[in-house]
Amino acid sequence: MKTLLVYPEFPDTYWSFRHALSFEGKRSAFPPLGLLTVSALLPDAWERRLVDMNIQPLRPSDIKWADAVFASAMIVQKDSLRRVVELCKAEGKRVVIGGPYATTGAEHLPLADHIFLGEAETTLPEFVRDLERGAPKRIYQAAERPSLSATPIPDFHLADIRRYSAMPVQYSRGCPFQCEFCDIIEIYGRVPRTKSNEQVLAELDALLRVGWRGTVFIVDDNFIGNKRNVKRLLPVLADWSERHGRPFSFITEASVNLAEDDELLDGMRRANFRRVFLGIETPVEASLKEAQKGQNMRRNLLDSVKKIQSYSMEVMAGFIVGFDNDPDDIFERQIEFIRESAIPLAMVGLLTALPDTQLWRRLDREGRLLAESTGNNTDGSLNFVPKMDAARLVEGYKSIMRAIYSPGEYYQRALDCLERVVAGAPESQRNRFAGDVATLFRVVLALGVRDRERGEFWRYLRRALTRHRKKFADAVRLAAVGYHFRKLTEGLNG
Ligand code: B12
Ligand code: SF4
Repeated sequence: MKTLLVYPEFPDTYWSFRHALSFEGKRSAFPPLGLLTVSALLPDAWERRLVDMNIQPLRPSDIKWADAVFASAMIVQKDSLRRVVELCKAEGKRVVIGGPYATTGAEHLPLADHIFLGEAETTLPEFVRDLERGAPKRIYQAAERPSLSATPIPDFHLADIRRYSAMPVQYSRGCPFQCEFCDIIEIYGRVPRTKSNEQVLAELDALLRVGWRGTVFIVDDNFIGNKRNVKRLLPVLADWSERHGRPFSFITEASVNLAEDDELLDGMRRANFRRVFLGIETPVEASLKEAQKGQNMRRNLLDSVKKIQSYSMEVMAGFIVGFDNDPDDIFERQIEFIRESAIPLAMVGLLTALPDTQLWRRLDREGRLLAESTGNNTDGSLNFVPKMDAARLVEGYKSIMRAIYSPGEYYQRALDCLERVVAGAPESQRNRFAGDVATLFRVVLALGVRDRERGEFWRYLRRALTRHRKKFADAVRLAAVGYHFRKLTEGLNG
């Protein structure tokens, strides 16, 4: 069986990091881990090819070559997925789809031959058996959520690793909390399941074997969802890192209660975690209550951020506007919070009702749902009727983006962040110094020569050099990411 694994195109969004990636000479942030995992679940004898449309085009010859096409997508990729399915069906190919969009939007994909709902560790082997006896089903849904001990080492060798800025590794699935807008708990459940320490190290060994050095993103929804297991993993990870000459620095996502656990924070610092993404959402207590985000309540969120930063980790965070309880001054309060928290990468979005979530069901009951979401909560579109006037909400959202990504405001946050995040080892040990020089050259050319805001850039760089010489590489990276966010914000307004 010749199997073509296809990852559809993302639109150009905040999360695409497109403007920043081009400085590094990269095409996309990460390879598609879902498909690399699916590949590893298929029989060894099957031939496979990966086409990630975010780094290369899907050529007619690829489709012609294949007996079957396996595609994975998030909602935000749905238009590209639909085109892929149509193209492949026009060539008479068997089309199999899975991943988050298939799981929550299967009814929109009538052309696909086989649809996988949820995780595929048990259902994919069942499909292969059904195919061999000539009776494959259209819909596969696992009876229960599989143990991650059944998850194989992803086929990293299929990805052209030179085109990506980081590699993904998954340690756990699921999250114990119950945020109303979240689809993670619907798709992956509220009981976090983890891989064993041995599985994680085997995946890191595999990344070393394919030649990866640099950033590894632990793509868990909440890395600290199962604190007991994670505390057992971290010393093992730190030890592995030391033995291998610290080839990787780690990024992950975690809930804010990380700040109250010094043992965890210390373990993460020792294991070389350099950045962590938090779901802060809002500084407004009533909106947190509405979102059922109890883990963020009754604590000083600014102090929590500061504490994590003091453990050598840059904090990135998600923020949301559009809750029913948002006060009139929500936009100013978000801007002020983001400024004071020294979080350069603040992902602010409009509240979005994703299918199958508690929020979706409530809004449906209240007759407030408008349409299926675009899957991109930063494009300024609303898929429900908000309590606040909709035009005011969207304009307020844009005003936050304009404020926080204006060069003066952004560079100040970046400097504050460099000040607060205690220096550790350099973020990633690159194997080609020339690569860094080329990156620096491209950043300086774009931000320091061509950009009309170049004065702000040189002021920032001078201050970064005088005050944070040892963190210069981080300073340049932050400038590059800020540029991406500013460019996207200009698009939002235009
Ligand atoms: C890493 C990640 C990213 C990376 C993408 C990297 C990449 N190339 O894949 C980045 C940071 C770029 C990203 C961005 C976004 N992401 Co994202 N992301 C994730 C995250 C944390 C991990 C994905 C992953 O690697 N999982 C590990 C693999 C092993 O799991 P899996 O993909 O589910 O695969 C399993 C099954 O689904 C199944 N399967 C998957 N594909 C297929 C295909 C076939 C044929 C079969 C049979 C089975 C199958 O088998 C696998 C093994 O069981 C998930 C959360 C999550 N837990 O998955 C969110 C998640 C996928 N992202 C999400 C969203 C919303 C986004 C954004 C739109 C955010 C935004 N607001 O703008 C952006 C969009 C990107 C863009 N440029 O516009 C949502 C998707 C919701 C949905 N229903 O579509 C998720 C679920 C998180 C969430 N709730 O917010 N994301
Ligand atoms: S903490 Fe994050 S992953 Fe967990 S339920 Fe809330 S939004 Fe979802």
